[in-house]
Amino acid sequence: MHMPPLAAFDDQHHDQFMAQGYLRLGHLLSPGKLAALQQRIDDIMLARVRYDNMRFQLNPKTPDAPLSRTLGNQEPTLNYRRIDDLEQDPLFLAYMQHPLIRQITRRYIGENVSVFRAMFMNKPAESGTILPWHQDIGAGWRIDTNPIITVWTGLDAATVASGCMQIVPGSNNLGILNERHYTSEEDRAKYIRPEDVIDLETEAGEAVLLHNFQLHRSGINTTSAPRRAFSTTYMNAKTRSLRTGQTFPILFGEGALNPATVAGKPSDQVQVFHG
Ligand SMILES: O=C(O)CCC(=O)C(=O)O
Repeated sequence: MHMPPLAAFDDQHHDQFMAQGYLRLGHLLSPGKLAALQQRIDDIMLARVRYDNMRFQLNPKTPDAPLSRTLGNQEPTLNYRRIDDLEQDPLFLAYMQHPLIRQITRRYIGENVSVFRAMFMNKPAESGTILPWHQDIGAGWRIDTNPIITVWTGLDAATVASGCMQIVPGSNNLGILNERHYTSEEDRAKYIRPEDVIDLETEAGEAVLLHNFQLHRSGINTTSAPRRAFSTTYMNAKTRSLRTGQTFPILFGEGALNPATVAGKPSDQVQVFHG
């Protein structure tokens, strides 16, 4: 069912988000803007649009083959699993600065907001990888705070067959379970009862607000069409890397990137991969 974008984020939305750990934001992308982002990410994968300081990860040839990253596009193919550093692209940056997201981040973070990761997640047709149960938190990510705001946006329909996300509503209230990113077998047995898991099916262009402590996973894509998505984590602009001491690209407030002037990403910001 087509859900128009929320006009504003109110107290009821807040209560629902805190209780459930997720909130459907509706179609934040109009059909025109969705088509533009779909085209742009394909152009980036096919190296028609190039960024030197952008990190790429190919979809592995077999499900358990090791994953590795390259800096810059080394191979024009739609078979990428993940691409990071998309805040340097004007179209993706403009979307990340959507007014509703500005309102939500003002409520939970404040005036000055940076981005931990601006990440494309792809499950190519009849392929993709299993993402095990995890929370998206700071210790495993090697940053000095635990962000709570992620906006996940479908660039294609995500269904059970195409590997949509699965979540355990309310699991954000368990607090931090997995300091090292993936949830232990013991915690999985304790907290992830099959009857509590929901399939977060979404339409193309639809966005979901996710609490970073929410337990989530996704499977492989069994359909003949790709399942592309874009996920961004927002945090206080003061947040620093525990590895380098650096702060992260600013999206709102003082020193924020501007789609009209953004020009690549400095190479010193892509030396360490945080998560
Ligand atoms: O797109 C997916 O399947 C999962 C993405 C994810 O884990 C995230 O956005 O944190």
